[in-house]
Amino acid sequence: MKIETISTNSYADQKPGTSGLRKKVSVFQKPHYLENFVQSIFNIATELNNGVLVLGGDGRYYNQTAIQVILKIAAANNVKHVMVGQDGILSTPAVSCLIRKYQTAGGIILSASHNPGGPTGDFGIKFNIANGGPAPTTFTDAVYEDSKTIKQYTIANAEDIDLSQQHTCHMGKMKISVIDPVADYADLMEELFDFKKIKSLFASGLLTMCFDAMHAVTGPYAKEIFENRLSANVNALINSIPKEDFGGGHPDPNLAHAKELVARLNAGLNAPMFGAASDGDGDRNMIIGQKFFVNPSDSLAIMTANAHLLPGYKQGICGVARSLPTSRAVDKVADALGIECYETPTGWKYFGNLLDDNRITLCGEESFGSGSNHIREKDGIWAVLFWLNLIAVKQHSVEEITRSHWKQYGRHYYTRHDYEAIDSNVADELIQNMRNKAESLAGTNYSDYEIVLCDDFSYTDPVDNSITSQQGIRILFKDESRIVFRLSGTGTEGATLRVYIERYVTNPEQHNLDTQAALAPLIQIADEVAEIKTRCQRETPDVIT
Ligand code: G16
Repeated sequence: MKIETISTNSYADQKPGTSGLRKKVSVFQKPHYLENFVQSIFNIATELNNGVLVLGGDGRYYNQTAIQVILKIAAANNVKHVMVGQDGILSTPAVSCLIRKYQTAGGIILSASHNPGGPTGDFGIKFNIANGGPAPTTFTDAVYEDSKTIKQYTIANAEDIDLSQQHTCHMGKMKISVIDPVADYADLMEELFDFKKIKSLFASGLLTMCFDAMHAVTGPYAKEIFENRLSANVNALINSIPKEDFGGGHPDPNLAHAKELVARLNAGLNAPMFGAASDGDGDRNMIIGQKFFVNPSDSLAIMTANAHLLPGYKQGICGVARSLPTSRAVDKVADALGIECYETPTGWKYFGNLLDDNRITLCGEESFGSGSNHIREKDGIWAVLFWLNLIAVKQHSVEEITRSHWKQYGRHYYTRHDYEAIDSNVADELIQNMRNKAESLAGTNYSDYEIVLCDDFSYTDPVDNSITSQQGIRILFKDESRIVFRLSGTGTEGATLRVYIERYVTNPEQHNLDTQAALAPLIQIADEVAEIKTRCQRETPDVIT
């Protein structure tokens, strides 16, 4: 097999964001664009030299093309063995599971997560390190630096590999195993949850579910776990065949995009009792009951309060973590349990050290992500199984479980308002303006709300003492209400301003308000303080979750 060295020109825009490098497919199709970035990964991840690599993606357009290229670059860069998912499929949690189980040097995941796919959609690439988690910023910064000056890459002159069936072959000296993408992950889930109990509840007819795979990667996982291993009800799965363009949909599990699922759960007498959806690469989750939505921040709090009831967590949990903009519902549970609750910047990578150092068992984010120490990624199917197991133990509905949680701990009304594709300079100026006036806001009043603190969040990792600053402007009010402003790190067009708003209410008589109505005064304050409408020239947010 001949190894070729190809001269290339560097690109200036290969800076990974919150979760890897995400761009339009057409950008990845520019000459040498993908090859450059992959070579930069190999230049920095020297552990891949003579090491084992896991490789797969969410099945979106360009997945298979990119896998063939990466295999050839891996062979030229002296990788010993690549484990690649059949048909190029591997969910993000499955990659994390495989890296840990087979102690590989790392993994490459091809996904733009919940962003739309297809030839005019998005594509992405991220590297996970040997602990199974997303590479830390030190690594992604080094890859970016390398990508700015790269002059050549090496690639094997070899035939494409057949990805359509499980087999083992070689590309030069490099071994390639095309593996079952589902089995190892499904086995891990069976170790964590009481499959027998869930299965018998399905068999009794007392539990029915609907899972929306949104034509993304979780279809095959859901089929094996919910249909084959748990014998869930007929029609438990919808949109379960992965498609390159996600069936033209937006694989983002929220009330706006999982419309078919929501309609089924709202269908009155015929509605299934439990509903859930996952995103493009299978790491996000949405949990709903009949005509009832569980906010992801509440879901994390409920999981924390109840984990000890499930087999995988029966020893109790040692600590929890949430990202800055995630509501503080879980903080109340941590207080009651007497365990530490860490507040990190947005991005799953910040949980890695806390998990590795056994400081936390569970972690989660407002952006429909939750997970535990079983892997080092957030995990959509895991969250669904957690809820199914909890329902089987408590024999209560999703709504009953959530309402009784609010009764005990109080309710955090919570919303996120997104202003998408705004001019990047306008967005930067808005944040800079908030930064400039942050200090002077403390002690001031906006209608009935008194600001007690306003700052730009900075995080010191308690394990390695690394400091990550400028992670979002937070305003804390005297009554425990909170507003956070930050710019998204995952968009591919202009800037996305995210405004996160929460209000804490203990009185159960006030737990039935409409969320937007309950937060209306704070939404008004957010606009006033940050001058959103005038600066962004927008009357309303593009997306409200
Ligand atoms: C990624 C990250 C998450 C983050 C989310 C939103 O999720 O892994 O940690 O919360 O993006 O980030 P941002 O607010 O910067 O857009 P995913 O599911 O897209 O990989």
